[in-house]
Amino acid sequence: MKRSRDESLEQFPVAAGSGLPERRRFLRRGLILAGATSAADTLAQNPGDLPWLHVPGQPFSTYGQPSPYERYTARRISSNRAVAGNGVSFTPLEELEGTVTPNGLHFERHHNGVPQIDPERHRLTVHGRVRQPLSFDMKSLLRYPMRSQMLFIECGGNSNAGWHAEPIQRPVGSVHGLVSCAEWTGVPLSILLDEAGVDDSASWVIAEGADAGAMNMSIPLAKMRDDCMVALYQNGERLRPENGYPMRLIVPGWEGVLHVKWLQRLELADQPVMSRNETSKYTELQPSGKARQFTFTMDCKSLITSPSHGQALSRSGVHQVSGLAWSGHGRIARVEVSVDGGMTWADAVLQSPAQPRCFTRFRMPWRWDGRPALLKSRATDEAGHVQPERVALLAERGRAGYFHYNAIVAWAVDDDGLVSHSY
Ligand SMILES: Nc1nc2c(c(=O)[nH]1)N[C@H]1C(S)=C(S)[C@@H](COP(=O)(O)O)O[C@H]1N2
Ligand SMILES: [Mo]
Repeated sequence: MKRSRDESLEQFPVAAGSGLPERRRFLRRGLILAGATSAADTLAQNPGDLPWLHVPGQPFSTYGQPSPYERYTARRISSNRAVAGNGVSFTPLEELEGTVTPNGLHFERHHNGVPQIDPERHRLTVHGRVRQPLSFDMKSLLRYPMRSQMLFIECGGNSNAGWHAEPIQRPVGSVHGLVSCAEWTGVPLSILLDEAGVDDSASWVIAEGADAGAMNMSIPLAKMRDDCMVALYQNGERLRPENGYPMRLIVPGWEGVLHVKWLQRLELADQPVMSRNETSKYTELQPSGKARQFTFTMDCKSLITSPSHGQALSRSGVHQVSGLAWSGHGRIARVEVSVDGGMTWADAVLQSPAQPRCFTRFRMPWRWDGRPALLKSRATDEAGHVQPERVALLAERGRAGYFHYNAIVAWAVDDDGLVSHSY
């Protein structure tokens, strides 16, 4: 049966005029025929002319690199002019699909640059309120049992442009890309703590990095015992220097700053050390005048990566909405999508398995009718946390907020198909 594309779009089962389909009809043929052109056009252009069909290809390489055509898929750096090693680089979330952040695109946050550590000379020392202070070199650590886990790391300052009075017009990765997700492999901390024999009087662990600033953070002992690890591998290979080589702390679901990189010291203590990054930074004043401190868990959050700011819908018809959701409290249980600014919502399909404290990809086909639309996504985690609307977050936290911005993100589509950030 011959059927034109437009006719097939007419078959699209639409929920309440929104252009979003009913869930069980996602994979119907009419929703899939969205982008292909007729093969007759391609054949008429004589694909046999393509140069790579006629010359031998490149030789082998010792370490593969992305295609030169993908050179613009890159981290975007925002560093302090006075201190080049202090700043961030953002993961280009809008350029990626699935849930794994490639190592070369994992976001970076350094307070004092990337130390070039010789693994032979690096030691991890566990001391303080322990029976037997211990020092581990790389070789000894590699002999311990390891565990692998897909986990996101998100900086507490991610998305902080959301507190601005006006929506910031930048690609999604340049605003929200201080979050990445990787498979981390390393030694569970409980094993190393047991080896040193933790004293009953200890309740905190002070973790210190081997960067020139010797960044240090205090973490409750219970969390360290529960699920933290000293990671040695990132997506199957040894850690990248910028992500903590040769070893870093992984604190699942908790604020990025606690994931101390270039880890060199763990001191068991009976109170937090009150370092710079847990007093003057990574704390914030609330409307009540009281400061929030030790705000460890990263909140339930989601955003649509495609379509998103700076992109354009080339024509009306079916588009695939795709995005990411994550929560420091556990698994993502549900993501809803709205194309009318939050008046009506429909459930997106979650890519399975949805792992705890890990990126979860959601997808949803949408038939755009060519008129202005306002796209939003709203995540709910297994503990029941629902991502708040921006007005609700502002009402709760005040306008002086800076950290832990997890409000719903809205993208406006105009009648030319141009996508921009909106509140
Ligand atoms: N030693 C050390 N650890 C550190 C930092 C640092 O500057 N020095 N930055 C922290 C912050 S604020 C964040 S958000 C994460 C970022 O990890 P990444 O650079 O691997 O993405 O590392 C944390 N660990
Ligand atoms: Mo951070």
